[in-house]
Amino acid sequence: MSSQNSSAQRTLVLLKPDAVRRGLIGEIIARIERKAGWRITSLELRTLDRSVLERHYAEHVGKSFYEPLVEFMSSGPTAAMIVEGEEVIAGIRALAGKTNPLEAGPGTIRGDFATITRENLIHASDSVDSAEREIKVFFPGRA
Ligand code: FUP
Repeated sequence: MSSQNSSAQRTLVLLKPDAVRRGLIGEIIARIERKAGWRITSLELRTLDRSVLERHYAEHVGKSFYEPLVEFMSSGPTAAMIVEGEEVIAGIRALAGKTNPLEAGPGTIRGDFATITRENLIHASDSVDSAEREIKVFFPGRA
């Protein structure tokens, strides 16, 4: 039995415009909520603008896929949320599956529902540092 909750974490999750358009946010949120002990502590539907996306995807600015990515990510509402719980950072990345949905395993969100890399339904922070940085971008009041 674990005597402390030192692996409790929080992470930033985005259900991208394709997830909202296709009516998949309920399905994806259900997968997250079914994990014992994980809970959504902030949730907001909003259309992202270029400046937020530039901060969020700072590491990708200038890459060949950046402009089409921004076009897509600003094409409709995104569901932004903070999820908290045990090992939630790696855990949600595992639920999401690989970036390219054709390489994502069956049973993962991307593997089950997506086919192209740009429209891969979900973003989830990849480390404690990224999570804190991204939470500041989307939920400054929770930073
Ligand atoms: P991930 O951590 O799985 O969200 O993936 P990355 O940070 O590497 O990429 C962020 C987003 O950029 C992806 F979700 C989709 C988009 N992308 C492309 O469109 N083409 C690429 O070759 C790589 C990423």
